[in-house]
Amino acid sequence: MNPRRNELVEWKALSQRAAALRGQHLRALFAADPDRAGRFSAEAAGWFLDYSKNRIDQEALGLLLAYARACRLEAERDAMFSGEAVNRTEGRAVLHVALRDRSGRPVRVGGQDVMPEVRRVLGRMAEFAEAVRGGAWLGHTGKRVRNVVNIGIGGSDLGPAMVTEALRSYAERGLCVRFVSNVDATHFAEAVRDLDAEETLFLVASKTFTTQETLTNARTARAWLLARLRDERAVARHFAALSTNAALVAEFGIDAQRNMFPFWDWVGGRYSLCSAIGLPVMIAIGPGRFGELLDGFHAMDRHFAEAPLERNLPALLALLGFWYADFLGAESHAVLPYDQYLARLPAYLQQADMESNGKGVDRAGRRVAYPTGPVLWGEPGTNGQHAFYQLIHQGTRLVPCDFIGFCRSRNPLGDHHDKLMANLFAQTEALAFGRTEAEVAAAGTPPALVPFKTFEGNRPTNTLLAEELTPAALGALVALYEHKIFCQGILWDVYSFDQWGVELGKQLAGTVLKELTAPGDPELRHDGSTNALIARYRRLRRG
Ligand code: G6Q
Repeated sequence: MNPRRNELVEWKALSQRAAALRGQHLRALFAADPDRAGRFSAEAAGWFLDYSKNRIDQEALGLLLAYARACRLEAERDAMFSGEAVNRTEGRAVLHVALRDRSGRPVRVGGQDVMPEVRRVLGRMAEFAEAVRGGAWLGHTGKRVRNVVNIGIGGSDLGPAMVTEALRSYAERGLCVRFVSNVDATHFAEAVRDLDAEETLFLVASKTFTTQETLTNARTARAWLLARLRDERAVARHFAALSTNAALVAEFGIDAQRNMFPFWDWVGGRYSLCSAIGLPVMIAIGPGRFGELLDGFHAMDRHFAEAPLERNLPALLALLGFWYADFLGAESHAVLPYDQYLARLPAYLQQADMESNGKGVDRAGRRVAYPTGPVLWGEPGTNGQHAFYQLIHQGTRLVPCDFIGFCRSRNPLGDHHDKLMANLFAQTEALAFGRTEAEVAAAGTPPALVPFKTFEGNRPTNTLLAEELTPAALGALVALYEHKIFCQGILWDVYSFDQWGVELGKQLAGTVLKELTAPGDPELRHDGSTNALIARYRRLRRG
């Protein structure tokens, strides 16, 4: 059996280096190395990463890289790209990289080249998207589609919802694209309340086509449509499915031959954005722009596959996160995009990261004796500055942050963008260097207030900069985080591509649901708290 990660000599060396660096301030690290910003930066696929404001030095970075190699990070990466069943707990390959492979080379799963099928589905999606965008796809009563409502949850919602918002400036504005995920009827009701059924197309996005929330919303959508159009045949013109499960799609009443866009079991839910799950995005921005998004993903994929770890952006981000989580006590990680279009990025990354690496046993099934994936959170700048940044600056917890920004705005109005970016740069500077007591006192602060106005600094940040929020830049950014998460799974020796916790949630609610609606006085066999809550709900649910 492999040694546990924290038994490796490389781990122990990191532990010692962390102890030595704990008392070092970023001020001292910058003073000691004038070329620090040049030394600790790297670039790929349109993204520049400055990681110099991190609590590392050359020696720590060398030890982190040595640890990555001791974990066989490069070999594991190559195994994923070559279609090996690296998702071992589910016995599946992990090949979201094939979905955006633009090289023309075959990508094999079990000996079979999957690329012809990937291209065929992309081609069908493009035809469909063009037909909807151009008005050729007509609803049951002959009207063109003006509203697209995507019904899906988790991996079948967060990615397309995030990208549709992020690339809104490239979208066909005559089309309204909305997302319904929550089984709370409010989500559906509010999404359709001002829509004309004759002009509305529903996309039912579900890999398994068994998910309670999605099927409930899809059935409600069908009833809503039929109540207005009064003809079963309308379903064929107003519903399409994005799924791997043709049998259940057909059972729902959607023509699986013509109106279903398939994907495959080697695409994980939270990694499915570039598959048929991306259809709402393609309808919004068009197949050409969608292709540019895939180009950006592919460029970062190639960088991840080929660049040495020393210059490899996903590997570097992964190692830094690992360093803070396991050696410097950080429990969370903030993602702070300085772009309003990226408002949904933290929510998207929350799933990608926390569902992948929120694991407590290693690959040998042993309880891990070290922290794994952190709590990921964030909000767009500058809003966060007027809210939770206080804790990052002066609180007692260490919160490493990623600051993400662009050199040009999609909406260049007046001096907004310079002000936005000035805030980004100023925040990372203040977090790193703080304001010493002496500086605060020298500014004429009354002595009693000096402790309150002193900023310790030494708060680590990464800065990610790209020229402009283009589809390609966004694709590369998402791929960067996907691969960072992959690398961290290797560093922590956990399986990143299963989600048994999610599966549990899917089962548990089923039992309780029956009890909420059972006639009479059903016997409740939960704990005292759950029994009492269910009983209270049963008494009050009808008002
Ligand atoms: C993602 C998870 C989960 C999944 C949803 C929806 O990796 O497995 O978020 O995407 O539960 O599942 P379906 O697409 O099968 O409806």
